[in-house]
Amino acid sequence: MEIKLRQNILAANDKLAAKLKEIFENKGIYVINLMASPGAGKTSFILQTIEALKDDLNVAVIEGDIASKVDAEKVREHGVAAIQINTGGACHLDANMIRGALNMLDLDSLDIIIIENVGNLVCPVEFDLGETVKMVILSVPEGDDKPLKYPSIFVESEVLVLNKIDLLDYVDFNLESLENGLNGLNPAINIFKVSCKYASGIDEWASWLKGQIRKKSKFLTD
Ligand SMILES: Nc1nc2c(ncn2[C@@H]2O[C@H](COP(=O)(O)OP(=O)(O)OP(=O)(O)O)[C@@H](O)[C@H]2O)c(=O)[nH]1
Ligand SMILES: [Mg+2]
Repeated sequence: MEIKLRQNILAANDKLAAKLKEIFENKGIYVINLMASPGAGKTSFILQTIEALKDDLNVAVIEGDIASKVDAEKVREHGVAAIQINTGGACHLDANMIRGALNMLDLDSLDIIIIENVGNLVCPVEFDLGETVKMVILSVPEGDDKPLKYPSIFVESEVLVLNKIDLLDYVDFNLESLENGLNGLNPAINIFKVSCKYASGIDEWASWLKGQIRKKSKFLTD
Protein backbone atom coordinates (compact mmCIF):
# COMPACT_ATOMS: atom_id res chain seq x y z
CA MET A 1 0.00 0.00 0.00
CA GLU A 2 2.79 2.38 0.99
CA ILE A 3 4.79 1.48 -2.13
CA LYS A 4 1.76 2.12 -4.35
CA LEU A 5 1.21 5.55 -2.80
CA ARG A 6 4.87 6.45 -3.38
CA GLN A 7 4.63 5.36 -7.02
CA ASN A 8 1.55 7.55 -7.45
CA ILE A 9 3.30 10.53 -5.93
CA LEU A 10 6.32 10.10 -8.21
CA ALA A 11 4.13 9.58 -11.29
CA ALA A 12 2.13 12.76 -10.54
CA ASN A 13 5.38 14.65 -10.05
CA ASP A 14 6.79 13.37 -13.35
CA LYS A 15 3.67 14.49 -15.18
CA LEU A 16 3.89 18.02 -13.82
CA ALA A 17 7.67 18.13 -14.36
CA ALA A 18 7.08 17.33 -18.05
CA LYS A 19 4.75 20.35 -18.25
CA LEU A 20 7.35 22.57 -16.60
CA LYS A 21 9.99 21.31 -19.02
CA GLU A 22 7.75 22.35 -21.90
CA ILE A 23 7.34 25.84 -20.41
CA PHE A 24 11.12 26.19 -19.95
CA GLU A 25 11.78 25.04 -23.49
CA ASN A 26 9.14 27.33 -24.98
CA LYS A 27 10.57 30.30 -23.11
CA GLY A 28 14.19 29.35 -23.90
CA ILE A 29 15.15 29.13 -20.21
CA TYR A 30 18.03 26.88 -19.14
CA VAL A 31 17.25 25.38 -15.72
CA ILE A 32 19.76 23.87 -13.31
CA ASN A 33 18.64 21.56 -10.49
CA LEU A 34 21.55 21.86 -8.04
CA MET A 35 21.77 19.13 -5.42
CA ALA A 36 24.27 18.46 -2.62
CA SER A 37 24.68 17.77 1.09
CA PRO A 38 24.03 20.55 3.60
CA GLY A 39 26.99 22.91 3.59
CA ALA A 40 28.69 21.53 0.45
CA GLY A 41 28.64 25.03 -1.01
CA LYS A 42 25.45 25.25 -3.12
CA THR A 43 24.72 28.87 -2.28
CA SER A 44 28.39 29.86 -2.55
CA PHE A 45 28.54 28.22 -5.98
CA ILE A 46 25.34 29.97 -7.11
CA LEU A 47 26.77 33.34 -6.04
CA GLN A 48 29.98 32.69 -7.99
CA THR A 49 27.95 31.58 -11.00
CA ILE A 50 25.81 34.71 -10.85
CA GLU A 51 28.91 36.90 -10.86
CA ALA A 52 30.27 35.01 -13.86
CA LEU A 53 27.03 35.23 -15.87
CA LYS A 54 25.24 38.38 -14.91
CA ASP A 55 26.77 40.68 -17.54
CA ASP A 56 25.58 38.37 -20.34
CA LEU A 57 22.48 36.61 -19.04
CA ASN A 58 19.36 37.23 -16.96
CA VAL A 59 19.52 34.86 -14.01
CA ALA A 60 16.95 33.99 -11.33
CA VAL A 61 17.31 31.63 -8.39
CA ILE A 62 14.81 29.40 -6.60
CA GLU A 63 16.02 28.50 -3.12
CA GLY A 64 14.73 25.33 -1.45
CA ASP A 65 15.21 24.94 2.28
CA ILE A 66 13.34 23.23 5.07
CA ALA A 67 13.18 26.60 6.85
CA SER A 68 14.51 30.19 6.72
CA LYS A 69 15.11 32.67 3.92
CA VAL A 70 18.81 33.32 4.48
CA ASP A 71 19.98 31.86 1.16
CA ALA A 72 17.45 33.87 -0.90
CA GLU A 73 18.56 37.04 0.90
CA LYS A 74 22.20 36.32 0.03
CA VAL A 75 21.25 35.90 -3.64
CA ARG A 76 19.20 39.12 -3.72
CA GLU A 77 22.22 41.03 -2.41
CA HIS A 78 23.81 40.15 -5.77
CA GLY A 79 21.02 41.93 -7.63
CA VAL A 80 19.26 38.78 -8.80
CA ALA A 81 15.62 37.72 -8.29
CA ALA A 82 15.36 34.92 -5.73
CA ILE A 83 12.27 33.02 -4.63
CA GLN A 84 12.54 31.14 -1.35
CA ILE A 85 10.58 27.92 -0.95
CA ASN A 86 10.32 26.52 2.57
CA THR A 87 9.36 22.87 2.44
CA GLY A 88 8.38 22.78 6.13
CA GLY A 89 10.15 19.46 6.69
CA ALA A 90 10.18 17.80 3.27
CA CYS A 91 13.71 16.72 2.29
CA HIS A 92 13.41 17.74 -1.39
CA LEU A 93 11.71 20.13 -3.78
CA ASP A 94 8.98 18.85 -6.08
CA ALA A 95 7.52 20.06 -9.37
CA ASN A 96 4.45 21.57 -7.70
CA MET A 97 6.63 23.78 -5.49
CA ILE A 98 8.54 24.96 -8.57
CA ARG A 99 5.28 25.71 -10.38
CA GLY A 100 4.29 27.97 -7.47
CA ALA A 101 7.64 29.78 -7.57
CA LEU A 102 7.40 30.37 -11.33
CA ASN A 103 4.29 32.51 -10.79
CA MET A 104 6.53 34.99 -8.99
CA LEU A 105 9.14 35.28 -11.77
CA ASP A 106 9.07 37.19 -15.04
CA LEU A 107 9.77 34.19 -17.26
CA ASP A 108 9.86 36.21 -20.49
CA SER A 109 12.93 38.09 -19.29
CA LEU A 110 14.94 35.09 -18.03
CA ASP A 111 17.71 33.07 -19.65
CA ILE A 112 18.58 30.82 -16.74
CA ILE A 113 17.03 29.65 -13.48
CA ILE A 114 19.22 28.00 -10.86
CA ILE A 115 17.32 25.88 -8.35
CA GLU A 116 19.09 25.16 -5.05
CA ASN A 117 17.53 21.93 -3.84
CA VAL A 118 17.20 20.98 -0.17
CA GLY A 119 20.53 19.83 1.26
CA ASN A 120 20.87 16.06 1.11
CA LEU A 121 22.21 13.41 -1.26
CA VAL A 122 19.18 11.12 -1.28
CA CYS A 123 15.66 12.52 -1.75
CA PRO A 124 16.08 15.34 -4.30
CA VAL A 125 17.21 13.06 -7.10
CA GLU A 126 13.87 11.21 -7.23
CA PHE A 127 11.82 14.31 -8.01
CA ASP A 128 12.22 15.81 -11.47
CA LEU A 129 11.63 19.55 -11.58
CA GLY A 130 11.50 19.92 -15.37
CA GLU A 131 15.15 20.99 -15.27
CA THR A 132 17.51 21.09 -18.23
CA VAL A 133 20.32 19.61 -16.19
CA LYS A 134 20.78 17.90 -12.85
CA MET A 135 24.03 18.74 -11.04
CA VAL A 136 25.62 17.57 -7.84
CA ILE A 137 28.19 19.34 -5.70
CA LEU A 138 30.55 17.28 -3.59
CA SER A 139 32.84 19.14 -1.23
CA VAL A 140 36.26 17.81 -0.29
CA PRO A 141 35.60 17.47 3.48
CA GLU A 142 32.69 15.08 2.80
CA GLY A 143 35.09 12.39 1.53
CA ASP A 144 35.90 10.66 -1.76
CA ASP A 145 33.60 7.67 -1.12
CA LYS A 146 30.29 9.47 -1.55
CA PRO A 147 29.55 8.12 -5.08
CA LEU A 148 29.82 4.59 -3.70
CA LYS A 149 27.54 5.32 -0.75
CA TYR A 150 24.94 7.52 -2.49
CA PRO A 151 25.09 6.26 -6.09
CA SER A 152 21.76 7.53 -7.51
CA ILE A 153 22.57 11.21 -7.36
CA PHE A 154 25.91 10.62 -9.10
CA VAL A 155 24.30 8.43 -11.76
CA GLU A 156 21.54 10.95 -12.55
CA SER A 157 23.72 14.09 -12.59
CA GLU A 158 25.31 15.36 -15.79
CA VAL A 159 27.75 17.56 -13.89
CA LEU A 160 29.76 17.09 -10.70
CA VAL A 161 31.25 20.14 -9.04
CA LEU A 162 34.03 19.24 -6.65
CA ASN A 163 34.07 22.22 -4.28
CA LYS A 164 36.45 23.36 -1.53
CA ILE A 165 39.53 22.15 -3.40
CA ASP A 166 41.43 24.71 -1.32
CA LEU A 167 41.07 22.16 1.52
CA LEU A 168 42.68 19.24 -0.36
CA ASP A 169 45.93 19.54 1.63
CA TYR A 170 44.11 19.44 4.96
CA VAL A 171 41.81 16.43 4.66
CA ASP A 172 42.22 12.83 3.52
CA PHE A 173 40.57 13.11 0.15
CA ASN A 174 41.89 11.04 -2.73
CA LEU A 175 40.96 12.37 -6.18
CA GLU A 176 41.83 9.07 -7.83
CA SER A 177 39.44 7.17 -5.52
CA LEU A 178 36.68 9.63 -6.41
CA GLU A 179 37.33 9.18 -10.13
CA ASN A 180 37.40 5.39 -9.77
CA GLY A 181 34.05 5.46 -7.97
CA LEU A 182 32.54 7.66 -10.69
CA ASN A 183 33.93 5.51 -13.49
CA GLY A 184 31.85 2.59 -12.29
CA LEU A 185 28.68 4.69 -12.12
CA ASN A 186 28.72 7.52 -14.62
CA PRO A 187 31.95 7.75 -16.62
CA ALA A 188 30.55 10.57 -18.81
CA ILE A 189 29.91 12.94 -15.92
CA ASN A 190 31.51 16.39 -16.41
CA ILE A 191 33.71 17.27 -13.44
CA PHE A 192 34.61 20.83 -12.45
CA LYS A 193 37.06 21.33 -9.59
CA VAL A 194 36.40 24.64 -7.90
CA SER A 195 36.97 26.66 -4.81
CA CYS A 196 34.07 29.02 -4.24
CA LYS A 197 36.08 30.64 -1.47
CA TYR A 198 38.82 31.73 -3.88
CA ALA A 199 36.73 31.76 -7.08
CA SER A 200 39.07 29.25 -8.69
CA GLY A 201 37.78 26.96 -11.44
CA ILE A 202 34.73 29.18 -11.92
CA ASP A 203 35.82 30.54 -15.33
CA GLU A 204 36.07 27.03 -16.76
CA TRP A 205 32.65 26.11 -15.37
CA ALA A 206 31.04 29.35 -16.60
CA SER A 207 32.41 28.93 -20.09
CA TRP A 208 31.10 25.33 -20.28
CA LEU A 209 27.70 26.53 -19.03
CA LYS A 210 27.54 29.39 -21.53
CA GLY A 211 28.33 26.88 -24.28
CA GLN A 212 25.45 24.67 -23.16
CA ILE A 213 23.06 27.62 -22.94
CA ARG A 214 24.14 28.84 -26.36
CA LYS A 215 23.23 25.45 -27.79
CA LYS A 216 19.78 25.52 -26.20
CA SER A 217 18.78 29.15 -26.16
CA LYS A 218 18.15 31.78 -28.75
CA PHE A 219 19.07 34.62 -26.36
CA LEU A 220 22.81 34.33 -26.00
CA THR A 221 25.03 35.82 -28.63
CA ASP A 222 28.82 35.91 -28.33
N1 LIG B 1 37.12 26.55 2.47
C1 LIG B 1 36.04 26.69 1.70
N2 LIG B 1 34.84 26.95 2.25
C2 LIG B 1 33.78 27.07 1.44
C3 LIG B 1 33.88 26.95 0.03
N3 LIG B 1 32.65 27.08 -0.50
C4 LIG B 1 31.81 27.30 0.52
N4 LIG B 1 32.48 27.31 1.70
C5 LIG B 1 31.92 27.50 3.05
O1 LIG B 1 31.11 26.38 3.35
C6 LIG B 1 29.99 26.78 4.16
C7 LIG B 1 28.70 26.32 3.53
O2 LIG B 1 28.53 26.98 2.27
P1 LIG B 1 27.10 27.23 1.63
O3 LIG B 1 27.34 27.84 0.30
O4 LIG B 1 26.21 27.95 2.58
O5 LIG B 1 26.61 25.74 1.50
P2 LIG B 1 25.15 25.19 1.10
O6 LIG B 1 25.37 23.90 0.39
O7 LIG B 1 24.40 26.24 0.37
O8 LIG B 1 24.50 24.93 2.52
P3 LIG B 1 22.93 24.64 2.86
O9 LIG B 1 22.11 25.59 2.04
O10 LIG B 1 22.85 24.89 4.31
O11 LIG B 1 22.67 23.20 2.52
C8 LIG B 1 30.09 28.30 4.30
O12 LIG B 1 30.72 28.59 5.53
C9 LIG B 1 30.97 28.69 3.12
O13 LIG B 1 31.69 29.89 3.34
C10 LIG B 1 35.17 26.69 -0.53
O14 LIG B 1 35.38 26.56 -1.74
N5 LIG B 1 36.21 26.55 0.35
MG1 LIG C 1 22.51 27.06 0.72
